[in-house]
Amino acid sequence: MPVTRGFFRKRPDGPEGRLPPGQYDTGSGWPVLTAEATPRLDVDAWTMTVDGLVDNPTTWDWRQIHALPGSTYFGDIHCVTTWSKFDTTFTGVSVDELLNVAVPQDDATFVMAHSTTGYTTNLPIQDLTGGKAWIVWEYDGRPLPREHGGPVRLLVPHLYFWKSAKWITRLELMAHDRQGFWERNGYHDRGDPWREQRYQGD
Ligand SMILES: Nc1nc2c(c(=O)[nH]1)N[C@H]1C(S)=C(S)[C@@H](COP(=O)(O)O)O[C@H]1N2
Ligand SMILES: [Mo]
Repeated sequence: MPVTRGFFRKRPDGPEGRLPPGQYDTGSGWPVLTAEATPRLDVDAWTMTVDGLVDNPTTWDWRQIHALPGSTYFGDIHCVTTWSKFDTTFTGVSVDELLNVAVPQDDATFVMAHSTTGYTTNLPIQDLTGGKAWIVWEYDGRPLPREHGGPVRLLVPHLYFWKSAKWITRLELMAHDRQGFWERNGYHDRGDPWREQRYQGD
């Protein structure tokens, strides 16, 4: 029986086309990368706030955020430390739903994502809108594990994963870019894995 080159590949199209430059497939593993101590957060006390340059600053509690139209991401994630993970499934709510309620002002061009721990990361507002970013509380149909940001994290899968703030509690809309935790420590302001924007100056 003739064996074609693709026969022994893990997936029909091969992983190469979906691996950004300099990345490897971490397989079934999911490394934990956390700069601070992992907090223990009670969902009864948890809230999510969108404020700054918005017409309608809003805070959702656990019940209220679950009442918004839900949404699931299925696809890949990429960490700047060179691992990528294929075929992840996260469920939560699109950031668009939160912004529809909060109503960004015209000069709101950048966003600072804040974790309850003090971790921050900055993004252009366009990277959070148009169905590209989520606030998620489930991974693979189960509650998001605490070490991966549970109960709730930001998910911005088209950018390096440090933009996906764990234990998120606030999106602050701003008129100017301001650097977050890793960006002040040398990581790129945008972090597009396909352009290999790992460090400032890339
Ligand atoms: N609050 C918080 N969020 C964070 C981080 C962190 O240290 N603290 N690390 C970031 C980095 S560098 C990565 S790669 C991912 C890691 O997420 P994981 O631990 O679920 O793989 O979370 C991002 N979000
Ligand atoms: Mo990372």
